[in-house]
Amino acid sequence: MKRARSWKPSDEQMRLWPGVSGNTINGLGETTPRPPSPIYWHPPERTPHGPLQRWFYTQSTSPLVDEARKERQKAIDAPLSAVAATPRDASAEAWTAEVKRVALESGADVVGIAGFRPEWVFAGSPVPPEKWIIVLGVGMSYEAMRTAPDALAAAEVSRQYGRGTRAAKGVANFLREAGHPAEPHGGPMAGAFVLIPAAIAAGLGELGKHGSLIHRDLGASFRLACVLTDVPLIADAPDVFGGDDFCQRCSLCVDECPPDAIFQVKQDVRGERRWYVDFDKCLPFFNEHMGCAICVAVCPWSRPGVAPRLAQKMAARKAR
Ligand code: B12
Repeated sequence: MKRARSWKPSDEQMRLWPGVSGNTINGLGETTPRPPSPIYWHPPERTPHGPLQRWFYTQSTSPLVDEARKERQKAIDAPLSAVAATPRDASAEAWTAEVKRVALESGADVVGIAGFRPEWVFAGSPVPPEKWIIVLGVGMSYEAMRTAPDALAAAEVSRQYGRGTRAAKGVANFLREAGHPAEPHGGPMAGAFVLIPAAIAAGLGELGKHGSLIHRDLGASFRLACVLTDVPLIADAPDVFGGDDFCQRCSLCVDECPPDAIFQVKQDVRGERRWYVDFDKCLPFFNEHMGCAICVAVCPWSRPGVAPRLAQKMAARKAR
């Protein structure tokens, strides 16, 4: 049952709102495909909502969040290995197995591979020349995330950005030390491309009604990082396990979103009909609460141990 909503953003924040809707930038209602436009977590001087991004970092946090952000920064600043002069040769099967092993050993919970596609690149960013994207997923603690939008959840988000970055650098360094260039990306800045469609192509799950990916084991509460490379690899296939079907009948995230930002039905967005989250409603709440993740915290798939059972249930339903 949808709760009555009374949350209103502060005047202080809304004075910084630009004269353009984030939904227009994102292409809500557009039926022709086009690349995504940079909107948030890009250099703030380059986007209309940049002043709001700066404002986010002026909001008071807590020592827990400050500490987690410092740790995250250490991971971001850690130098990469040099690319060894003599490249080691191996088959695509061998590289794929090694890269996946190293990803898990470096801290990722799940890993998948896809051929990189230019349509994921933000308008205005150069298309990366690498052929492959290795996508890593790192789970977030359910106990911490269920406190969202409190500081404990914000700290967990930063901690897991750190883990994702370390895991991506672990994979990139492994490849570099074997003589193959590799570029890691772990956030929190957006980088050159959108990660969710790459993660879908790499078999890491389906897009949920709440706009985040749902993985068959990790559920919805996990972060993404990636590595780009040309080393020969074998792509995974998308994993369609019934997450989308489940969302058709569930509306917990819609009901629990304080700014009422989640749509009950799919929308046309840049030529694709899919779940979409209203940027103009989501962002102000997110900004005033050190980040928000209520939608992924309340998602039934996020409860520990539930995702594999739900995936099985959805498979059984499909088989009937
Ligand atoms: C900007 C950004 C935000 C912005 C605005 C997002 C927006 N929708 O406009 C704000 C600050 C609000 C935000 C909030 C959150 N974000 Co955010 N965000 C990003 C970021 C940096 C860029 C995405 C972007 O530019 N979106 C704008 C346009 C492209 O949005 P869109 O058209 O609606 O498309 C969205 C999805 O449909 C999908 N997508 C894009 N293209 C396509 C194409 C197809 C075919 C499909 C199926 C899907 C798809 O990706 C987009 C994600 O926003 C990404 C990292 C990255 N590089 O991708 C993380 C990212 C998407 N965010 C993430 C998360 C977890 C969150 C939060 C839960 C916050 C938190 N505390 O962790 C909330 C959830 C909000 C929500 N319900 O959507 C994760 C998602 C992980 C996952 N399991 O899916 C990412 C990947 C970060 C990461 N490294 O892990 N985010």
